Amino acid sequence: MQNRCLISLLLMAGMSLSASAQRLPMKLWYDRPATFFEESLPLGNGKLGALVYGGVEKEVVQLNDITLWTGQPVDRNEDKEAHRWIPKIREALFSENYQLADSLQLYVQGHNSAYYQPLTTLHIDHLNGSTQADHYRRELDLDSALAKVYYQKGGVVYRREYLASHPDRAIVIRLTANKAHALSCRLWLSSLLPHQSAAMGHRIVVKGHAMGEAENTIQFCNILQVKAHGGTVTADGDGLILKEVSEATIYLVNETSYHGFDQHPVRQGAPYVEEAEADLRRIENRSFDELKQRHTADYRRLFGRMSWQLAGAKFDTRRTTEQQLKDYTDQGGGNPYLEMLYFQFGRYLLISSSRTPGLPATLQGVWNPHLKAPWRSNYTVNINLEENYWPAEVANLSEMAMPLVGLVKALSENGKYTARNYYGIEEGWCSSHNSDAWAMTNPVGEKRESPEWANWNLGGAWLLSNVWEHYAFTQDRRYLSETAYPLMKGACDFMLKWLVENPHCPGELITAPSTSPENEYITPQGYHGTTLYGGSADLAILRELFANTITATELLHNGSTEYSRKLRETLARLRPYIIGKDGDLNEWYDDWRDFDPQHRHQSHLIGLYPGHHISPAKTPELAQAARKTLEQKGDETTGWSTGWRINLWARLDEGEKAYRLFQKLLTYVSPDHYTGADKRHSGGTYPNLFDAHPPFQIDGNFGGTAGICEMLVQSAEGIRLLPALPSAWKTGSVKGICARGGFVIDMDWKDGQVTRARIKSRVGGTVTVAYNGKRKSLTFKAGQERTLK
Ligand code: FUC
Repeated sequence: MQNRCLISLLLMAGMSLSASAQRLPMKLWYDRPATFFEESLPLGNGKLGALVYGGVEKEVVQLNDITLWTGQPVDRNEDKEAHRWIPKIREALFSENYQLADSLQLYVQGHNSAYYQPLTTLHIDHLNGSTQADHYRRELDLDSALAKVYYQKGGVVYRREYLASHPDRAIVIRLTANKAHALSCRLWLSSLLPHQSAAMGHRIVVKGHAMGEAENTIQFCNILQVKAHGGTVTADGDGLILKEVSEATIYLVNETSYHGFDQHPVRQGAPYVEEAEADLRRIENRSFDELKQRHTADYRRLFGRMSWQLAGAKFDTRRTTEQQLKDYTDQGGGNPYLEMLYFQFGRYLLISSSRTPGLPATLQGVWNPHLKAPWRSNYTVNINLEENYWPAEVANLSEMAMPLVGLVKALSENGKYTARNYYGIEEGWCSSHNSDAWAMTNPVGEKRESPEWANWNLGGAWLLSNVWEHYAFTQDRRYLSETAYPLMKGACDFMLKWLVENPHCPGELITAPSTSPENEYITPQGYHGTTLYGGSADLAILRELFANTITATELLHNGSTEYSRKLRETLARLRPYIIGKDGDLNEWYDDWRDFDPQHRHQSHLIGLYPGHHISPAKTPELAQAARKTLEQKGDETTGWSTGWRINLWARLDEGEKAYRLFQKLLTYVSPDHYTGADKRHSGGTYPNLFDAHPPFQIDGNFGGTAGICEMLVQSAEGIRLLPALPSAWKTGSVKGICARGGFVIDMDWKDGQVTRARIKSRVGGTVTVAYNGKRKSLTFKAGQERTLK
């Protein structure tokens, strides 16, 4: 204990670790407590989330549980007759009456999503006076997924450690001091939700429920238990008073009655009180050190699979992470360590927020403090949910994609009813712009919102590109045949019926009605609207879906089938891309003007990234048109959009442009409620490295992490090493980056040239590797490793 404090004090004194150290510690650190949400430190076990503020007198830890949402299972009979409007909308569109089409779309809108809810807030109110604290430090160690707070007060060194354990389903906090009996505090839990809280013995139990009628909404049971050494613990109303204790361990568990997307949360609810008590029983006799050991072993198994090092990186012990981010913004970069930290933070966030079957990371991961969060903290499917999972495969966290695959499975169930009720299609399934814990699939908007986001039935089809990538990277044939393929086929079945013949070009297939997420056009007649026919984004998603499903069915059947031939024929009949008069890729059927030419969405570029049917090598003209589109849009945009553009530029082999966008993503953004004169507000990164849309959305973090991988290795057309390396990263190394075909790559490079690459094949096979201007074809046995120099 004494030694540990000494080390941390030495670090605080400014001792610097050199870049030549084997691996630099990956830590976010601060010299003061968080005042704002965007300064707090996130912990998560894939179900429970915690945000550590680290106050000296008053500590606040905001808690979440990813199973706590408003609402209940969807009504599969909602809007049964809505599909009757589709022929009328088509008629309006094909007589070029876009205004009428826009207005009729409102009849094809159902309910909006549920809200992801905050759980409780733990308060630790210290009772030992308010003398000034010195040597304050708050940190999040990404290598072990531990948050820590230290400070000195009245000659005593206080230390707190916080963890969110996946194997033990709990959040655990240890409070210590280097002097016996120095800790006195009151612990209590508050909640924005309807709840009751009572303390007894060494426990606080909070029972409550999500917003809505108590008998129809998710219930929760949150239990805190404390174990103290020395001193006394007494219950005090809804809190516990710890008096003159030497050390305390706080165990926090939570369970809810959520029992799956199709089960009523009360009538068919899970036995959440018993489950919470069982969670606690399993851990109450384990010490903090034992829980910490179990937690770090589990976490490191995932986090430790991949590392990325850049020459010149230094672990800066003088400037806090916030200061480093500000300097990076003001000085135009120059901190490779911060870039590495940002990369690993994305991997950390995915491990921490995506380990609950069927409930992937929301717009805010698992970290939402609001009763009514921005965009309900739901699953937004016209980019955001897909982007959350872009790093999963390539950054060696494949298992983290499974909660998403579970949600897509649930969508495919509800989506059959959406297909029938809203679109009059009896085959297959579809889903729309938003979803939630109930796997809602209907078009949203409640008959009053703009079709530009509400009327869109391509959500499921786009998510299937993530579902497919899990196979592409792992080559897990059982997953392909039992899980992915049935989902893909169901989506294709729907789309084969949804496509219509283009009245202007017989034989050609388009979607109608169509929208292009969330952009608006201006027709030559001056109508400013959103509904059209033959939007390019719809067709881009379908090109990916059909191509992947053709590959899947032919793989599973060892050759072409009647179904694959049908998909091939349909794919060939899709209206081709059109390059506009300005050389950009048309987003609209016609070469219309955009209402907002710099619009954040670029859905018509899906074929370039995350899709694979546009590339400089395969389709140079389309790639050039995509480049033109990106140039027209410029570089000022929201966090998630910046994350996407890094990947798009990387796929165009433009390392410097991709890096420029990555630097944009690392623009310092002030907390939303900060009011100082030096407030900074834009897309970028908050002091705690959360992505700023603004407000906080986690998709930009994930898009950024994926984008770095895309600059280092690409694998859609064989393996390409360093395809978009910026000069700022001219020397470095990466370990454990994944490539399609089941490959894992370690490589070092110097002055932009690969000096050594070790490629391991999980399943065997032949692949072409392009590096240093050469191409080599390599054949592997399963498990074989080969080294390139
Ligand atoms: C999409 C985006 C918005 C925001 C929201 C959650 O609708 O257009 O920018 O990210 O999702």
